[in-house]
Amino acid sequence: MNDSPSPASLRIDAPDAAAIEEFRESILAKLVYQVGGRPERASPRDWFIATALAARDHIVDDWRRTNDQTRAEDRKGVCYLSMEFLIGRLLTDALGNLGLTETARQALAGLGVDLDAVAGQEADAALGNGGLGRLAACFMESMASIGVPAYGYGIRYENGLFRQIIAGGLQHEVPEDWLALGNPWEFERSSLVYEIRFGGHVRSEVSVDGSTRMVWHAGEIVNALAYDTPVVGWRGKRINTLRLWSARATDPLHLSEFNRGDHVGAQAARMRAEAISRVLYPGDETEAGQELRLRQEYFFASASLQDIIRRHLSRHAGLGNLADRVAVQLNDTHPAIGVAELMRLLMDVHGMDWDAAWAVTQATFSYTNHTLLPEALETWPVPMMERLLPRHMQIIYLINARHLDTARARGAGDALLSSVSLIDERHGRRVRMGHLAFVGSHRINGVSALHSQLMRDTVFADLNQVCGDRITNKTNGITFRRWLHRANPGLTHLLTDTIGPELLDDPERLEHLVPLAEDAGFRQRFAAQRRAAKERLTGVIATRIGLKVDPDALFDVQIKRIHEYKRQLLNVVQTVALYNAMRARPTGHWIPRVKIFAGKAAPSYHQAKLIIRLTNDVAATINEDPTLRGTLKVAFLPNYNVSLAEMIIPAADLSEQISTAGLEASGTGNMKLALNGALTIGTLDGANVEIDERVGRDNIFIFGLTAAEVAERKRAGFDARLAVAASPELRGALDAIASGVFSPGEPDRYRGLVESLLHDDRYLVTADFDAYHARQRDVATCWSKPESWWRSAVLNTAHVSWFSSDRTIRDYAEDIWKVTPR
Ligand code: B1N
Repeated sequence: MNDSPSPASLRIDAPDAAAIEEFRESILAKLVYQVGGRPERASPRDWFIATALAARDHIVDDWRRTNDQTRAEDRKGVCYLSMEFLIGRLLTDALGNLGLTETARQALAGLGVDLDAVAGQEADAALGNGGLGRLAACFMESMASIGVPAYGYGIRYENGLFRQIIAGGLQHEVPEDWLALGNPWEFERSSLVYEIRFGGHVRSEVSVDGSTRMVWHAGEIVNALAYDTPVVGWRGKRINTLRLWSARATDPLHLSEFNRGDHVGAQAARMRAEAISRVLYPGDETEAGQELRLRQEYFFASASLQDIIRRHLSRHAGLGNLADRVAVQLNDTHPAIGVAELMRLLMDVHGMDWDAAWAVTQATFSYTNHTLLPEALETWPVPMMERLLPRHMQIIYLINARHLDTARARGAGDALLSSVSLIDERHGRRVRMGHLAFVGSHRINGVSALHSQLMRDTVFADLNQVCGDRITNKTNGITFRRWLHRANPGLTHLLTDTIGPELLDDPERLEHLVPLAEDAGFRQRFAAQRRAAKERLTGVIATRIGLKVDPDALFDVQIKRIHEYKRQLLNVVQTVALYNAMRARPTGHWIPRVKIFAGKAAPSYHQAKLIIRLTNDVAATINEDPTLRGTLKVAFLPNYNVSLAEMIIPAADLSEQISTAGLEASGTGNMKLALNGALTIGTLDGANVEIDERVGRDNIFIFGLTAAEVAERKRAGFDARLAVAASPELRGALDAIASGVFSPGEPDRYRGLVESLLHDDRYLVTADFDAYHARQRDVATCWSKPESWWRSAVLNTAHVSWFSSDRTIRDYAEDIWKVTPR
């Protein structure tokens, strides 16, 4: 490596002077005529908008071309229905995929403006909670990159995921407003409006031709208005569309009420309607239980299906061949009401009979399950469904009746029938949305090999038996463009310089790195890139939380939503055990370590918020303790989001993937960290199993109970007190926490937390503690032998090419969607 690259660009786009000049002119014109600014007074934010608009001009023509071509060829397309798209920033992504990063950088430099500073002005589009939403964003990028015609359909939330502030160690939630300063990427489609109905009643009516039809007389109508964002594929190959729906009142103002002086009441209906697209539901894998959530789900499922039908009918005489032209993927059960909605549209609006409509519906839909946690499996109370969606409830009953008839015909007895029924009769009658999605789909997939097997063996075992084996596995993936090329340009340069620029188009070439793991010079250059990223992160830690850390220390990273099953608590307790050991043997040979945490807890998830507080309390005590002489530091970085992930991941040495086995469906952070050369310490859970198979047991730190062992322990009745009694280090750590060592002002703050661990350790923290602690010692030993550490790091990067979301999408395309990428 001769020159050091600027952090946000790759040398794939060597721009010529004319192109730079043209881009500069374009930015200036946007600044003056669209932003209404002047170059000498423009703020960084003004430059961002002007640059984004200039980049957008490069997209629009190709976008139209892509659409026209797909139409002309009448290609089958994919519609990805998802409540969440966790996109992050788009400017560097769009420029990178268009090969315009260097052009833009130099164009701005000519104006005395720095591209990285400009890109840093963009608000994250945080229309998602975590892995599920980020997966949808990676899939959209991959579909555009490998040439799958696709629409992403979701909700244009005015407020995305809350901004997390940490004050006094506690999480506070502040509304996020990504649209406040304008969104240069979206196009409002004022002609694309659909009516969404709620409430009212259903009557069977005789139509003019003598047939009877069910007619839904709605009590309330809300409009869905489309906003389109282009999704730029790698090298501009395709530009697909992300279409997000915004709710509008049909009658925004009751003028007579207003004129009578009731200024607030006159707008009440509008408020109620528009609340639908106001905020993202911030619960990740916890019970929804809110009517507004059901309104959101139906709102976007209905708008999307009406749009799909309109597009189909603009080119075809009927809907009988819908499934030949479009595949609709349900991203978890959130859009599952779409199964009943498509039936309603086909029968009540387009006059199809039941059997034909059902055949089309099943052939059109497929469903991805992302979690088996019982509290996250969506069910809706029947009375609420009857009130809000009376026609859908009728259709669901009819689907269920036929489904149960089939099951009975196949010999199912009462127990099996009640287990496969769409209605859960056990605690109040509730509609099981997972079952609805399952029976309405021709394919159901899990997101890692282990998770898909657990679907077959546990939650969906009966359904899968009754419906004929429909479960398939599609292990998750990540887009390497964002998570390697853009997030880590330094490392990417090293890789392309070493194994060739073809890597950018063909991640399998990463395997060519294998021999280089034995090359001391290469290992050193690899380590130097990590060192540079750690230096940058050190600056971020200092500015964000005022903590000074040593970039030569081992950066031990756990970044993800805060949830008990993900076991941040295991990590914190182990940190305390390490702290106790360091204090007991201050002259011991301790490797310097920085424990880095980041993640948000659902606002109503008290236990998760308490774990955040404990982490911060432990951090405050440890970071201040002079006896450690800096060998251990703990950093909780607030407001974890896509942009922060992009800074942390290239700087991570150790990746914590320590969920209770059987509970993390896949994980995708595990893939991002391994791709960037972090070593994983983890359980055999989710996609960790497949990462382990690929990188090899010598290059990963696996510990703890397997999913089968977890199930067995739970069956046998696990007693945490015995585990604690048998482990002096665990006991010491828990005693310190319970007795107030980390909360001297309030010694009892964590007594309840420790008590509940002892009496009901549902996530088996105590059962896995010793194995984890021992594995952390192996990590330290390995770190103290740089040759073996960096060999393993290189081999991690080398062996994880399979986790590209391009591979995942090819697999969906071939096996589920029956579309040909090109
Ligand atoms: O989906 C990711 C997986 O990698 C993770 O392992 C999995 O936990 C995550 C309700 C969810 N499962 N379920 C959700 C999100 C929001 C919500 O309201 C459930 N998220 C996952 C991608 O497959």
